[in-house]
Amino acid sequence: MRNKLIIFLVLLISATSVVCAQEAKKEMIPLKYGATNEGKRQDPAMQKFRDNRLGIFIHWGLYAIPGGEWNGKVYGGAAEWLKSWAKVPADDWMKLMDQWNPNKFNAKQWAKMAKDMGAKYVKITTKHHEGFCLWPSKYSKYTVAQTHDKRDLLGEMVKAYNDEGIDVHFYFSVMDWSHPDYRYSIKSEEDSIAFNRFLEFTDNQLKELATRYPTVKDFWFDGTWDASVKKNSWWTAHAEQMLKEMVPGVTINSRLRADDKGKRHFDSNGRLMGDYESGYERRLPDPVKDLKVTQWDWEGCMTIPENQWGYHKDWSLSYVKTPIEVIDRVVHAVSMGGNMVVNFGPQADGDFRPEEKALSAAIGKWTKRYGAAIYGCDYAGFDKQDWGYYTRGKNGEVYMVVFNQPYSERLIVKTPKGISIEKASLLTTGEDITVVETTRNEYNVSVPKKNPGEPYVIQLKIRVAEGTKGVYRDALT
Ligand code: FHN
Repeated sequence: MRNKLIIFLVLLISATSVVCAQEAKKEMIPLKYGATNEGKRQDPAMQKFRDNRLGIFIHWGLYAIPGGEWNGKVYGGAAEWLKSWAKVPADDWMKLMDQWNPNKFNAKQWAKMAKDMGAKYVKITTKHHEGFCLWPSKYSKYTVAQTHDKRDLLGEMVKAYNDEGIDVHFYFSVMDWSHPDYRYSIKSEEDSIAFNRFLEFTDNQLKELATRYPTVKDFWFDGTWDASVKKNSWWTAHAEQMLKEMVPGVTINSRLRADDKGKRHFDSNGRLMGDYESGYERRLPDPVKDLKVTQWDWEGCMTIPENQWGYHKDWSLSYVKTPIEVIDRVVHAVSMGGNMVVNFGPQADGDFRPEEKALSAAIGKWTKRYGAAIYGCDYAGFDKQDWGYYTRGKNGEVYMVVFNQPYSERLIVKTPKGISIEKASLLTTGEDITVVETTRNEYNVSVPKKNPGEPYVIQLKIRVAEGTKGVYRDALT
């Protein structure tokens, strides 16, 4: 009896300590500048951001003039960082403004090119790290207004893209190599005073952008990694709040934000700051291991060469992606509930290099035929297979985007519990595709009779059983 009592007490004590440990785990770190959203934003503006899925990035600035070459030396690093690679003093760099002559720039043609590619939004570098502004900012002497050209290039772009029904997002670099008050870290009272002036200047520029171009849908911050910004996490929270008050529905990327402890993107409680994660740059989450990303909104961005955002005159210095590789990354992102932005670095004269024109046309050809599998689509909840990716459309239909056609001519599909396949058809022609159930929740889906010779899409009509959990539970209500 005594032994039983002891065992009971031991069990009781250990159970209590497990509960206490769990309680302690749940305890949140109090933060003034942590995340502000609870889960994914569900308002129409955020839904539009999400549905757009495919965007283009435009990196355009003075760096397009030297295109990676300074004093006869070609630098292989990212062209928009040339000032840093070649250690060019800010004043010398800004002399490039005298050569700024975008005589081939035609905003309508730019917008048409994006539209033809199937891009639903564009992210424009209003100001990159160099500090040159594509709009006539009254707070800086380094803007388009001080060049011979004088045009408000950003204004022309906003209008032209909007006229084509394309949403405009603003890229904005907080780090500004042209500003005397910018600091990488705060080491003294003087640094602190200068950096506060710099933050006021940045606020002014942001307010100016939000006021001059009220149709802007998103601010995408960059150059926020320095200790000076992390130390001023209050400002990152303030900038997000300020823009949200000025532009209803505006979305803000996680890269802007740091919390009280200097933690970036995700706060010290593990919650996403800003409206979507913007950490996936030139890389993507693993479709098997990193499924956690499906719990929040995110956007990846990619370069066409290995690492060139601005115009570089020599693309032979690194690998250049083929259109199919680019499309693969776009579908990969959508299959994991993310957006993808493909970068273009226009020439200094305002035209696009032939490789970029050819690439955007090839992507456009594909999106016209298969766009249903990306726009408005989301994570499908099916286990990844080697032949490609799944996406899920708004009506619960599942798309199989096939990049690798197997010799067996059978595409294996494993459905989640409660999901069965009713019918399969080729998206482009409606051709019926044979489906054979090989075992419970596993099917052989035949390939099309004639190989389309490009990544293609098979649409699945699925049946959802009562009580199914996961992404399909809404299909029942
Ligand atoms: O340094 C920049 C780089 O030049 C480019 O603008 C990319 C785009 O995501 N962002 C920074 C690097 O993370």
